[in-house]
Amino acid sequence: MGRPTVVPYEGFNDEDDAKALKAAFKGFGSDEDAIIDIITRRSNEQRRQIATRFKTMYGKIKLRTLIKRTKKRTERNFEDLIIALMTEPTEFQAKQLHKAISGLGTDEKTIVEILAVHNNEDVIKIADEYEGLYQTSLEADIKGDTSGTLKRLLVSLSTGHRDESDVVNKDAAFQDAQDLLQAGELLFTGTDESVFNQVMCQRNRPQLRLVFEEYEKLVGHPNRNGDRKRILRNNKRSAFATNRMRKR
Ligand SMILES: [Ca+2]
Repeated sequence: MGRPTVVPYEGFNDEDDAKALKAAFKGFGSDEDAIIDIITRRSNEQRRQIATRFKTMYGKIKLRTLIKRTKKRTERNFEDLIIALMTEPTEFQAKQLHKAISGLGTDEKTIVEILAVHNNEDVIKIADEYEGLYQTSLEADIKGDTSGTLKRLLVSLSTGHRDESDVVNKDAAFQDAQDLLQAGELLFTGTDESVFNQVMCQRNRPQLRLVFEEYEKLVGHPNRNGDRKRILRNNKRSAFATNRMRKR
């Protein structure tokens, strides 16, 4: 991918940009649009000035690390989107799964995302495609790459055993909501993903909706903590993926 030439931004103010970036990085997620907007519309020299200013203003926070992380994620999302537009959905999902599994460590997020968004029928098609492409079963590869409770859940999902009933239970939803809230509050650095994954993988769709409703009631009002935002964002991500599939 070619690197665009960026002309110096007129009316540039390193302090304003540093402040804007600090605000955009604040909290759990980050306001990626704002960050991208700033870093892609300043010249190299201006970016260096912002970094220096950022350091004097905020000391310990490493702007470079924050930006690198965001940039990587955004570039990857963009690449994924282009590939998605050019590939058959089933093949694309199979390839994404393979990428997630074969990489170093386990990309749980991607595996959960793909398996949790698709219904059993689609998951079985994706698993067939996977086996055709890689001469090994999705189930076996997931078994080899994951561990613990998540392993059991993902193996079950990968063989098309998701609960697709409409049976809902309000008490269970309340319990899940409490567990999610606790998982988010106990760990300062982020939501305990294992709880999130378990809920996402095990509950049927109407039940999940109920869980999120209960969660909202517990949390009380929006933005009380980043955990809710994170859950909504994960939901949004799944919704985006689902919509993408439906449009095809
Ligand atoms: Ca791996």
